[in-house]
Amino acid sequence: MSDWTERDGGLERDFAFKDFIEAWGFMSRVALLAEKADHHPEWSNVYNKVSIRLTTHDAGGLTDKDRALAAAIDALL
Ligand code: H2B
Repeated sequence: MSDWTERDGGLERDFAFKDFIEAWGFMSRVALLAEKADHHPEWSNVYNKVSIRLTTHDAGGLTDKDRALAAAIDALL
């Protein structure tokens, strides 16, 4: 979990890709993981950069669902 920063009840990580298409492809893969887990990221994208924050809204903070999604996202890279 070292590449993720725990902050304000969530896990945060910034990603940088070669270009927009690579970033978008990554986001598409994350979207499929999120939908499968019924656990969805807060995120933003600017060209080749993607910023993700994982927090469990239902619980009002960080849970194992966030840790599991973070690990699944890491496994995509
Ligand atoms: N995603 C996140 N990050 N936190 C939640 O609490 C959450 C979610 N709840 N995705 C899910 C959807 C819930 O709204 C549905 C009804 O299962």
